[in-house]
Order: sequence, then structure tokens, then C-alpha cells
Amino acid sequence: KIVAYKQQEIRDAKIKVAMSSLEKTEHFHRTCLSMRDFMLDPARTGIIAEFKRASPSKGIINDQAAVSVVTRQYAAAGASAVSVLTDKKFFGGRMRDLLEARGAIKIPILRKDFIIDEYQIIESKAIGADIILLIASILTPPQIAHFAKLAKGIGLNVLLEVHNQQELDQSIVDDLDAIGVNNRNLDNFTVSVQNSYDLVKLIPDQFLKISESGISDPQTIIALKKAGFNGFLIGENFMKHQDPGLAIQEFVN
Ligand code: IGP
Repeated sequence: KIVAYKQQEIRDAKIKVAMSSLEKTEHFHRTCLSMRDFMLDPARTGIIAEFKRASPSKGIINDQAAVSVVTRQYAAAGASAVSVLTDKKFFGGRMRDLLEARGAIKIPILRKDFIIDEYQIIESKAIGADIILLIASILTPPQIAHFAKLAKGIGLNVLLEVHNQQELDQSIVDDLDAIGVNNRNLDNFTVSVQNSYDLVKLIPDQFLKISESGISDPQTIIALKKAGFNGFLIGENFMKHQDPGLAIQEFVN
């Protein structure tokens, strides 16, 4: 009991230190764009278009594309938001990529990374992100509740990613804005959009519903929309082309 209380005290102190240093950065005090407004805007597509150089399952996908050019083209093509990988080891991303995207576009930016500590949430605000990702499979339910609350408290939007009903049932809290069903099985990397159809009925209507991964044709989006999804996270299908901006344009037309 003493240990738990000390841990809490130390955590609070660390958050204070992180806040007071990152508070001085350019983006920390900007007001985040509303994920909901952009996802539900009838003039936009509901697509969250991802900038991803590499992935554990595919290796290098695209090491030529420039983040500011591509994200601007994503936004111009009607994407509702842009996702930028900031994990270096597995996805070839950098925090600088997100900073560059922030300078290029005025639609919400999702920081795609493995968030496991409060520091990363405060950091996400400081680099200009609007949305953070919380992955249910790598966090405990109390962590999800705590991280979501911290993020909302500094104005960020929160997307919770789930893979199955158990994760969904045990992770839902009011501080979330959106729930994403990942169609990719993280153990063996197989992709099945059926996972989205199976879980959508179980997501309460107060949350935006996002289908993630393995979406490669417009027909799938039409079907997912019919099933109740508001958002569609697409990475590889655009990034595998030399010109991802052109790929999204052809996809939406
Ligand atoms: C995009 P795809 O199959 O369109 O490239 O998938 C996105 O869903 C995927 O990159 C992703 C991801 C994640 C990456 C989903 N959840 C968590 C890193 C961490």
C-alpha cells in the first residue's frame, strides 16, 4: 500500500516536470482540432490517411515520400485526419515527421505510436498532435482510464484501439472519443476486415467507430459505412505507391 502510494506520488511529480518543460514548446498551448467534427464532416471522406515508411510485417514500404508533401495531398484529397507514425524501430518514423505534418496541414493529426507512459501524452501535445492512440492490448484497463483522462485534460482527442470483444468490454471509459477495431492480428499479422463487422455492434454509439488496417478498395469503405463505421484508417494501400498523394486521389474518385 505504501509502495502504491509512493509510486503515485512519483508519477504525479514526473507529470509536473514534463508539463513545465514541454509547456514552453511552440504547439503545447494550441487548441486541438476536434476529431469528431472532421470525421463527421460530410464534405470529407472519413479516411484517416497514414504516413508510414515501414512496418514490422512488410519491412520498408516507402522510403522516398516526403511527409509534408504527402500529408498535404492527403488533406487535399478529402482525408478527415492524417496518421503519422513516430515509432522509429518498427515503423521508421520520427517525431520530426509529425512536427513537419503539423506545419503542412490544418486537419487533425493522429500520433501513431505505442503509448505506455504519461510523458508520451504530454509530448504528443507538444509536437502538435490532435489525437493519441491507446492500444488496449498493451495497456491495463486502469492505465487506459488514467491515460485517457490525462489526454482529455490537456485537450487531446483519444482513439482506443481494440482487437476483440474482451478488450472492448474491459477498456471503455467516457474519456474516449473514438474506438478503432484493428483488423490486423498483432500476433501473426494476418488481416481480416470481418473483425470490424463482428465488433461494430458492440461499440456504444457515443463513440466514433473506426475500422483500422487492411483496407484496400473503396467497396470495403462503402460496406463498412453501412455497418456503422465513421472512419477508415488506411496506410499501406497509399504508401506502397511511389506517390501516395496520387493513390489517395484515385481511391476517392
Ligand atoms: C494502417 P494498413 O494495413 O492500412 O497499413 O494499416 C494502420 O491501421 C496500422 O498501421 C496500425 C498500427 C497500429 C500501426 C493499426 N494499429 C498500431 C502501429 C501501431
